[in-house]
Amino acid sequence: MAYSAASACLWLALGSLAPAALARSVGPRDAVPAGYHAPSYYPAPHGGWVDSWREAYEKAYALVSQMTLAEKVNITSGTGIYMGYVPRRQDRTWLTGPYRVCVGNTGSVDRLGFPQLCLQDGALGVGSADNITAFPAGITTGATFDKALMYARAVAMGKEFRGKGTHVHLGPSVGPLGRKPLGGRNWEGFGSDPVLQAKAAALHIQGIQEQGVIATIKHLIGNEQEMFRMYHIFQEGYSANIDDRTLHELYLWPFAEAVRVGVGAVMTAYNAVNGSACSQNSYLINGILKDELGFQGMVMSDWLSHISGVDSALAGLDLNMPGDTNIPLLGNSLWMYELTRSVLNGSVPVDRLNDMATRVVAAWYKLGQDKNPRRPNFSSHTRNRDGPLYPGAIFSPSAQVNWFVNDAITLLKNDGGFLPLTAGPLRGGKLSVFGTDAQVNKNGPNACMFRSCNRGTLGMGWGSGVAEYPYMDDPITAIRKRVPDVKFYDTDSFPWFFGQPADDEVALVFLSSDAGENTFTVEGNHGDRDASQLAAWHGGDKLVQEAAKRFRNVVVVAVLFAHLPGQEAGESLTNVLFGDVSPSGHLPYTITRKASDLPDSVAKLKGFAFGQVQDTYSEGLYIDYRYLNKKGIKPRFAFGHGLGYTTFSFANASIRAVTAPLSATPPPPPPKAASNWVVPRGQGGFKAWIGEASDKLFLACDTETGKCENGLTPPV
Ligand SMILES: *[C@@H]1O[C@H](CO)[C@@H](O)[C@H](O)[C@H]1NC(C)=O
Ligand SMILES: *[C@@H]1O[C@H](CO)[C@@H](O)[C@H](O)[C@H]1NC(C)=O
Ligand SMILES: *[C@@H]1O[C@H](CO)[C@@H](O)[C@H](O)[C@H]1NC(C)=O
Ligand SMILES: *[C@@H]1O[C@H](CO)[C@@H](O)[C@H](O)[C@H]1NC(C)=O
Ligand SMILES: *[C@@H]1O[C@H](CO)[C@@H](O)[C@H](O)[C@H]1NC(C)=O
Ligand SMILES: CC(=O)N[C@H]1CO[C@H](CO)[C@@H](O)[C@@H]1O
Repeated sequence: MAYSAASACLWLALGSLAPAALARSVGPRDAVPAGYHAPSYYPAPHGGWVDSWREAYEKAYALVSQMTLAEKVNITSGTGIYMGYVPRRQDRTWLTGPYRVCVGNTGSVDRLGFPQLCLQDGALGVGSADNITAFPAGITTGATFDKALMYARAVAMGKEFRGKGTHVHLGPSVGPLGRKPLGGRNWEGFGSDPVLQAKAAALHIQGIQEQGVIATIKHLIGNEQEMFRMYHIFQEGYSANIDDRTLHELYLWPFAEAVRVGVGAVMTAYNAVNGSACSQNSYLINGILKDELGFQGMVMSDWLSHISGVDSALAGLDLNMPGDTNIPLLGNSLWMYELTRSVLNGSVPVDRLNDMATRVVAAWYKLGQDKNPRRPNFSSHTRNRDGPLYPGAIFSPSAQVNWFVNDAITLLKNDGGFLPLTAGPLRGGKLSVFGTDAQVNKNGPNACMFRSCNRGTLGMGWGSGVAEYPYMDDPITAIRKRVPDVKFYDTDSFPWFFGQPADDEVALVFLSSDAGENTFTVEGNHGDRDASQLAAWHGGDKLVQEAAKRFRNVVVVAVLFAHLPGQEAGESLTNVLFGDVSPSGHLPYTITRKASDLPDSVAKLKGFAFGQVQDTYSEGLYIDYRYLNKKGIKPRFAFGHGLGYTTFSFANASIRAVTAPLSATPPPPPPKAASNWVVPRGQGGFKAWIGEASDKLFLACDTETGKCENGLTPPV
């Protein structure tokens, strides 16, 4: 998801170009490098053939079969950006504004009790809302390598999404997977290894969905850099050119795991794959996602990435978000009334529309949302701060989060057992702290919209994946609680007046490096780190060197890697610094000695090109540690590296196989539908008939007449 109020006026200005708006987007495709090809895959497979979804489909079918054409169309589109739920007057705040509660809102079918769905960012907590918890970022969670913590974080987050009355959580993010170290949104996901990413995503989905909130795995697929990702008037979004094996073994793996645990929604990426935009790539959605992986839920477009009406419907897209064309705010949509027309003029089979609507409704039933009706109430807490009305919204935030953060801090280097401080060097010595990253932004932790600045302690990256901090516990406050006479130098350049420290004096130097979504440019970085590259920001590298020149004892927090700790940045760090807790994080990616230790296709961002930018995955499977292993290059810190305060050794280890390896090829997938099946539909007299996979029919039939929706008669 990507938009901001700030860019709304720009869109309005672009509005005058509306007739030309889609020109580049829907023109003939640009050529992609030889060997890459986006095959066609039609028709779109129906949902409803997986046992665990069958009950939800039966109910969904019964409801959708009562809907008129206009009603079915209404629930497959958002109501438009900044539109949708109109909050009750007393619920309005500057955040929600008069027209906006959730970042996405669908149409409803009030007549049959199907509500508007509220779809909400972000990846580390309920976005754009107050009284929520700013959890540690995905990358911090990945660094725990701890399944119980991954799940517990998701349960707590899911309760907050539920407590705010949302239906759909726009997370987890597993694409980007982290192919490019300079990539802007790697921090939202769990790490650069497909199995780590997949396992963490699956646990996240389970934790969220057990709270009755639909999870959305995103972004399908190849969204490995931020710059040039979007289709607009002048240029297509870049094309990620990926061969089939690389797609399956790396980038698709987390999506497969998500489908296996029953994820309710998938969001497509802004970019193209093999030249075909992800929001209308039939091989990707119909072929790989729905047919091969057997996904039963709904496929939605990322915000404003919808660039065709008929084509995207046929290619398998089910929900257009936030409802506009890629030029928003003009009331135009490629679906809604246009989808009604497309069905009436025969361009989109009614059968496809039925499946689109059924998938949306089935996900809603699957998560029990019919029995748990809700309405977003993001600002209710302003009035009821001490009341028991929102127990889910404030879920023991500090206790729960402290717990997470402590266990994700990764100790990369600890020469001579320098840490923890109490056991070692600080006994009696003085402590000096350097770096603006040690203290919360003086204008408040939420001062910059969608955290689009890097001032003070860095608890999250920037963009749609963020949440508002209810407060931020910063490191300097937490350190002062332990060491009252600490000297803090709130500067990123070493103070010229600083004299010669005593031998037992300890320096803590705080530095950071930020990245985010392409919607904002921060200190010259367009989401990706195109300006800063891999260096620390604000001269952090120099600050460390200056301090190291003078101090015998320098602890650099980059060596104690806090990642993006969320709101509980301070205590969690001091607990580790002072030895109350042993650090137990592990790197969820590799740190190389230099950028050029990785191949250019991975180490470099794709810059501007006339026409469509081509991002070709020529390195194949060899990203991160896989490349280093293949080439025999030593990393600075390896994937999985992380020290603790304990020492141990083992000797004479041996390995023995406990289960025989599987046969070379995995077993075939279960059949889609063993035979046609008929669902008797109570008193209403409807029955659903689902054809064999090859027929792909899913029709409403009348029990009494035996006739089906579009004049077909089912076989008996
Ligand atoms: C992209 O092209 C490659 C090479 O032809 C092919 O193996 C792969 O399946 C294609 N992927 C998609 C999503 O079109
Ligand atoms: C479409 O959804 C909107 C928003 O919920 C609702 O006001 C309208 O009545 C719906 N239209 C139909 C035909 O149900
Ligand atoms: C049907 O209607 C859609 C939406 O207005 C339009 O894009 C499409 O070209 C039409 N198809 C035909 C065959 O007229
Ligand atoms: C807010 O929504 C939640 C979830 O639907 C509900 O339990 C709670 O009562 C609502 N609170 C208010 C004040 O509306
Ligand atoms: C490891 O094996 C060697 C040789 O068998 C033996 O001498 C030694 O004690 C073993 N070490 C441990 C820790 O068991
Ligand atoms: C309990 C709590 O943190 N309440 C806060 C909810 O948000 C409002 C601002 O929107 C604060 O004033 C409350 O303190």
